[in-house]
Amino acid sequence: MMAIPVCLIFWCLWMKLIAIKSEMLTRNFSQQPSYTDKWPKVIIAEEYRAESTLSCASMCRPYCSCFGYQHSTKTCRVFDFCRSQDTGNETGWVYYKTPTECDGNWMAYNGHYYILNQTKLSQPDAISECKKCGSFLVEINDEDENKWIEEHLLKDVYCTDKYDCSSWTGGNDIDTEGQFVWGHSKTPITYTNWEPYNPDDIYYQIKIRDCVDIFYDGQWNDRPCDFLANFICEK
Ligand SMILES: [Ca+2]
Ligand SMILES: [Ca+2]
Repeated sequence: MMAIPVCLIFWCLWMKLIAIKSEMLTRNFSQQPSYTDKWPKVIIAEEYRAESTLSCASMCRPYCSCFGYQHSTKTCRVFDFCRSQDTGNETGWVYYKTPTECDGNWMAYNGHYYILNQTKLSQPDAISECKKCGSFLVEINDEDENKWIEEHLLKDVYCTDKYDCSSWTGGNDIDTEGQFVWGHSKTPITYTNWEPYNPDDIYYQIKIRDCVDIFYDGQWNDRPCDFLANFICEK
């Protein structure tokens, strides 16, 4: 009579363990479709026998950031890091890697990808952060792009004084006061959507408002580059 409940308890515990392991895999690794059935030739990998994707994942910790698993041969490959270039074809391989902060929810528009980062940084530090993910501080070239950014990236940004929650663009007039350029492409800013009282650096004797931020309503402002603001990366 007691055997069935005990079995049930063990079965429940076993299922719970599998659920925890699955959650661990989902949380720590994400499947990389671009690597499926590829062999990353340039990387020296260690190969092990593993009974499952999960046991392969456990071999990847703590020093590797990427692993591949081939179910048919139960082979697990563990890498220090993944690279997508220089690959040859193999069959039956599925690869996973540790997500980085660059794997966030980039939104696509007109052939580019955008993300709003709500860490408050100066414009130079925001530029560096975008670069880490192969992107640049956003450059807004026309009204449609500005409208899309307002409606998709800034729609949930709100504060009572909009000057307190603006986001850096990649614009500046550091070299020549009043001549705004996009910092990444080094091209003059042609389309603008200035807030009615901005840019207002011209009214001050000391010209320190040299970087361009965008309010949640899509209008632009000039302000000191060391102000700490959200920022939008584009790639
Ligand atoms: Ca200025
Ligand atoms: Ca201003």
